[in-house]
This record gives sequence, C-alpha cells and structure tokens, in this order.
Amino acid sequence: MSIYIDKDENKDGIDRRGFLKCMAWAGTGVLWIMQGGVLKSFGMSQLVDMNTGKLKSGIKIPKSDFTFVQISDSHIGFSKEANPDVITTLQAAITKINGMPDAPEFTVHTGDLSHLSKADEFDTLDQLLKGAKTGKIFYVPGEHDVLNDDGKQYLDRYGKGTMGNGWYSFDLHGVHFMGLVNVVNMKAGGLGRLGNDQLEWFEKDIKGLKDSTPVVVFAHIPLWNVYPEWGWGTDDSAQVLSSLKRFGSVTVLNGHIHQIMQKIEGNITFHTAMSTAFPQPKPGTAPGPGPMKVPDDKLRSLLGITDVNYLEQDHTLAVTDTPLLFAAATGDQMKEHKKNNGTLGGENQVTIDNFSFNPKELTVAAGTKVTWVNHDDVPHTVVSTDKSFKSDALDTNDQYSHTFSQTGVYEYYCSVHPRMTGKIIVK
Ligand SMILES: [Cu+2]
Repeated sequence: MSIYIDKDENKDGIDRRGFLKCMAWAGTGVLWIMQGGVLKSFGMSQLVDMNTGKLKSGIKIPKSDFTFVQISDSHIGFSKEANPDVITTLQAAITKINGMPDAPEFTVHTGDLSHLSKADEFDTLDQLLKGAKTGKIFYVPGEHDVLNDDGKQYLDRYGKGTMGNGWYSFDLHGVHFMGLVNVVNMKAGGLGRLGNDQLEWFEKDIKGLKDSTPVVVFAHIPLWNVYPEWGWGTDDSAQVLSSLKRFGSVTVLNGHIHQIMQKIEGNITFHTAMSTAFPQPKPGTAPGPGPMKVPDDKLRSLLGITDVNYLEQDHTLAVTDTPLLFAAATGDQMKEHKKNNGTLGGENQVTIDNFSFNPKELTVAAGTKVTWVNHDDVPHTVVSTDKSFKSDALDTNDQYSHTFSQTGVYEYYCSVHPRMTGKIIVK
C-alpha cells in the first residue's frame, strides 16, 4: 500500500502545502538535506527573497552532512503561452540556489534541459547554469533532449565518462548516487525504458554495496507508475525497485510530470520535482498532459493544490487511451477528411492533439499521401514500427507527409511519447 504525502511528514518545520500556497511557480527547485543517511526535502520557493537574493528572515536551514539541489524540466526553447519566458524562470531557480547560506555540494538536473534538442537551447542552458553557485552539475536526459538523434548530442555535451546512453554512478560522503536514462529506445505502446544493458550495469553497480549504504537514484521519467495512461512510468523498472529493497535508505528522484508528488514504499521514498518552465495538469484531469496555461493571478492558488493525493486504486478519472476522434478538429477539417477518406490518391490528414493521433486508425487507397499535423504545444514524432517511415520532431503546427504506395497495415507511434500509437491501413 502506498502512502501519499501532502503535509510536513519530514518534520522539517515547513509545511509543504503551506509552501505551495504561496509559491510563485517560477524558479522552483528542491533543496535536499542529508542528515545521517536520510534525505529530507525542502521546496526552495519560499526560502529565498527574490529581491535580495538572500534567505528570507526567520528561515533557518537545518544542520546537515551536506546538501544538494534538484532542478528539472527547464525546456529552454519553449515559448508558448504557458510560459513565454523560460529563461527568466530558470534564472529565478538559480537565484534561489545562490541564496543558500552554504553553497549546495552539487546540483542534479533531472532532464528536459531543452525543448527541441537544439544546439542553441543547450548553449543557453549552459550559459545560465554557469551562474549557479554550486559544485558540479549532474544531468540525466529527458525525452526532449534526445529528439532526432537518439541523444548523441546530449552525450557529447553532458555524458562524458558515462556508460551507454548516459547512465553513471558516483559516491559522495558515503552515499551512492546513480543517474539513470529512461528516455531512449522506448517501445511503441510503452512507457519509459531502461533497457537490458542498463539493467545489467545497475545490478553490477550495486552488488558490492552494503545494505546500510544510503542510495539516491535519479532519472527523468518517474521510475514508479504515477499515471501510465499519460506515459508517466517506466516499463522495466520493477527489477531496479526490487533490487533496491535491501537498502536501508533509498531516495528516487524524477522530473517529467512538472508537479510535486511524493510516495513512500518501504524504505524507498519517491519524489518528483516541479519544472522551472511550466506546470502540467494533475493526472487524469485533462485530455492529455502538456503545458498548462494558468492565469497569472490564479497561479498561486492553483499551485496550492499541486501536491496530488492521487491513489491508483480508487481513481475514477476518465481513461484517455481512446482518443476522441476529431475532438479538436474544425468542422471544415472534418468535412475535408470525410470527402477524402478512402478516395484514390486523395490526401488525408491525421491531427496530433492532446497526445494522440486523430484518427487513430485511417484507411486509405494505395498511392495516398497522408499528412500529420501537430496541434500540441510539445513536439511529437511519427515513426513506423517497422522503421519504414520516420519524421523529425514536429513542433507546434509542423507537419509531416508520407505517401503509401503499397497496400498493407502500417503501425506507427510517437518515439517521444510511445503510448501514442496509430495505424494506417492501405487498401
Ligand atoms: Cu509525442
């Protein structure tokens, strides 16, 4: 049975709900304090006065063995209405880091550094983070950092000395830290994926550790099933979580879902961090995940409830697996579609909305050119399961076309969000 936390379980003197009530969502980060092998979290939003860049009066950071900071999901390059200025909000997070009385030993960025894996986006992030007064910055990639090239550029920039797609471990003050990668080679219809090579490495890496060693694991997509309907989980994490059971103190940190969620299971504490860029809806409360536009004056009260009490066992939320066909298409687009559907050589369109392909299944005559148009605020791809066709990452309003000359059934998916699947039937 899982326990979801919505108040000050850490007895750290600061009520997390209280935090969130007055949280300006910009520049959120988590300060992790290690005390005798146990990690305690502090939301950083209320610690530092943004005007002075110093700790607010009355706030004391408890004594600790050491501290580090987690930031996540900076999405540099994003400029849609949910946050037209992701640079300023990341800068706010850095101001908070720099306002700590003792510089954090290091910082962990749990992925989605960039929005579209563009070189200049990574450059901007690097430039901004140079201003952070912290030790080394450790990274893991998010799915937005490995678009188009399976993460080669990410590896070149951030993966020096790592294994495989960028996983690694290190020891500090007797704590074993592990950075895992679960955003590469995801399978059609699936969730985040670690892969066999990484799983093998993982077992070897922890083999020699004593049960009493505190372990901290971080990865982009949650390693526990937060909400599989939205791809918020990792397919092959069961072995990892089971191997971690023998340790007395385990903390698992993730990003990806742009909201705080915490769960304790036995000796394992799971924690997802907020985004420095934009909020996402609570699981199941919207047609799909993705950037959530919040009126500026409502932002604070809304963030007061981002501590989600989501229980898998008794949720009655709408299942989003079955896309509502043409839910977001205009009447004209629907007429156009009906007119063209199945006609020889006609052009057909699949719209991408709310993290689904609409229609999910499309029947066309051989010789038909099919065009996919992305109407979401996040990039998606169109990749056939047999790799016979593949788009680049499609940003908002980008489109991709493929002409189907041979009859057959063509299954495809989004390689960024592999639960998004579709089918073209060519007759
Ligand atoms: Cu996608």
